[in-house]
Amino acid sequence: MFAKLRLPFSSQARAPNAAQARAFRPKKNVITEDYDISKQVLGLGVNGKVLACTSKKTKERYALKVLRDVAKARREVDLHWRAGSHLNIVNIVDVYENKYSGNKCLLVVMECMEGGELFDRIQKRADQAFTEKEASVIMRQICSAVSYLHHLNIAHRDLKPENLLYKSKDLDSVLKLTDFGFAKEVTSTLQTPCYTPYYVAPEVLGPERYDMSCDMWSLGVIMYILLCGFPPFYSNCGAPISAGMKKRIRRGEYDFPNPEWNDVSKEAKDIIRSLLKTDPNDRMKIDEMIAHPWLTGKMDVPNVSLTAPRVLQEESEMWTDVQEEMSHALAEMRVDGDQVKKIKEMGELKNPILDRRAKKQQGKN
Ligand code: I85
Repeated sequence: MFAKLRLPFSSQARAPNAAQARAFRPKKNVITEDYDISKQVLGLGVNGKVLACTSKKTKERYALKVLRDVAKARREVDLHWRAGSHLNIVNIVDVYENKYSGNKCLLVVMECMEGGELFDRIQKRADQAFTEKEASVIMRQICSAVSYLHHLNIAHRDLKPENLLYKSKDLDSVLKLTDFGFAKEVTSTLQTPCYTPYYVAPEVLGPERYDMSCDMWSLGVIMYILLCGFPPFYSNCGAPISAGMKKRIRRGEYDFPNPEWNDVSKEAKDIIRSLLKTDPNDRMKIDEMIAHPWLTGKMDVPNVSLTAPRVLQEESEMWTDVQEEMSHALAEMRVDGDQVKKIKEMGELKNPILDRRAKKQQGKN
């Protein structure tokens, strides 16, 4: 009866149960006791491949991610496990730790997303109108997942079209985010009181919420493509990522060309502009984004057709390049520590020592 109840944003998450609040505990029995594993490869992830499998007990289909049991894989599963209870994040059902031809493996059983990738589906919609209103519903689902992650201090860092999958082929199917292979827990060093802050080197403090701002940039690119069918930045000489393209990304050189953008609302363009800000510090935060009327439903988002399905279909040969370019741009953003945060000028700081000294000085005069 309550199955269809939709709550706004982060409240959509199930209350974390005791098991999920803790670290994941892999099952040690052999997975093939519980599941039949198919040879059908559903895709390749950052750290391992994804196969189809079927529960022996329920005969239900699941997706199985096979990872070599190394620290990076543990991190992926740990973060995904902690985040996986949200409606718009692919759920983890079981984790096994098995030996597989001599190698220790982590086997992650996930709910099976049978509806395929976001943009494949929009491309197939070329016969039906795809409206800005529908685009806003899609963005709301993605933002809901990102909001949940960012509030858990997790940056996904690989938000791209291939990682957005539909649960089923139904028109009202739910969209979910997957692949935590690059996700990172962003624990502010300011919260770890193991040193006296007077002596802390700037690189130790790290780029404060830099990783979160990468996700916001990705949201800008995804939203742009959703509304017109082509990306804001692209190479013009066939190379996966050209010098010219890098330059345009760095300078934030993109526009909203007509006729594709003719009927798109000013509000949608405003959101994209706030997301594609070149300085990560200026970029919109997830809380600001989900509060925007374009996403909350408070605004009458135009019900006019977008060109995206037609453009995606007509330019389908460019899609692998678009995906490659986005992966490459994300990889560049993930380079840790290259954004050493500038220490604030002494003048900008509220420094109680200097304040006291200034008062002492005044007292003397
Ligand atoms: N279902 N990035 C692209 C897939 N159900 N997919 C990718 N990293 C992952 C594959 C390559 C995402 O972590 C990925 C991951 C997890 C999945 C995943 C999870 C759950 C699926 C890499 C399907 C699918 C699509 C159409 C039909 C069917 C399944 O991919 C089936 F027929 F099985 F129902």
